[in-house]
Amino acid sequence: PEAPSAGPGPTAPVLPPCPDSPPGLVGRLLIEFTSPMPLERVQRENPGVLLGGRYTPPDCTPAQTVAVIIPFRHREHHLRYWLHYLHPILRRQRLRYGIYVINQHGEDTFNRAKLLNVGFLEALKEDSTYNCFIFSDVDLVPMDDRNLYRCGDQPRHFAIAMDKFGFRLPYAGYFGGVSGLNKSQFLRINGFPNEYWGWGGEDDDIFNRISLAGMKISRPDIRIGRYRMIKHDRDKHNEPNPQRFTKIQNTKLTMKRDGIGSVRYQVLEVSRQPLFTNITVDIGRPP
Ligand code: UDH
Ligand code: NGS
Repeated sequence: PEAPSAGPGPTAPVLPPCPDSPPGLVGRLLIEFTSPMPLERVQRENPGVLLGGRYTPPDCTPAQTVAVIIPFRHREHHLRYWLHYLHPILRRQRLRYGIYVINQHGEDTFNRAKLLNVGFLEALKEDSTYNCFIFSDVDLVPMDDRNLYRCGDQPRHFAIAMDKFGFRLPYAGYFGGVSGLNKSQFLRINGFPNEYWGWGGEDDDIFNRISLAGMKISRPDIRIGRYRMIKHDRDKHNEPNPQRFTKIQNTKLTMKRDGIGSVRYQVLEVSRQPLFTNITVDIGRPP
């Protein structure tokens, strides 16, 4: 047999483009969070995933390279379920992807959107070919693998039919949970806000940014964009932010100065695990 060739060269096999509709998707999935999920089992069941949580389809060339970015602190047991369900789904979707867990260091107030900005920049530092960024909460698992984790010509909202909302959008402008933007869409809105400390409103600010930039949200069919959320109590140090209602009124002014162009942070550790890259970061604390 021919030796596999890594780079392009005279003997490198030319793989066909990956299909728009990947064959081998299964559709509706059974998702449950009852039996414990040891990380060793998830690793054993995903041998094709490379160090740092990278994957490239063996049989076709994908059009995009997708960075999946997860805001994180103290949710190890949720992450194990997420990895267990998502790796096989993303593989069946024939994506070239990497998984980035952006872990907020310390116990100061949580800041989801700032962690997502960090994820965008740090993923690009690892691999400058990332051109699609999917931002996913750690507790949300899609119930249908036809919900393709790709970017399109408009920003995409994936988590549109969550179990906790009765499998409907809670309101028309909801953009929370799981969303995706390509690089130019993300830069056109100056990334995400850095100034939402604590729970709530940052996803509405992102929705406002997209609208103000003249873009429209794209969504899957409501029968396909279904999600299960892992039930949990409110986290410590992520209390509802009382400033969120006034802040989302001011996106038009704040988006120019607050965003990917102004994010300040310090990376404390980058650790390549078998199924994900863990980036621990000091993002400071609310003023
Ligand atoms: N996150 C963490 N750690 C935290 C806080 C948030 O990892 O301490 C991440 C995680 O990816 C999570 C996401 O940020 O999925 C969004 O935060 P969230 O799950 O707190 O938001 P959600 O709206 O829950 O899902 C709010 C509290 C609901 C309490 C319900 C009690 N029945
Ligand atoms: C809105 C929040 C969003 C949040 C959504 C769903 O009210 O950030 O509820 O929340 N906006 C503001 O507070 C301004 S949930 O039911 O998931 O807890 O995503």
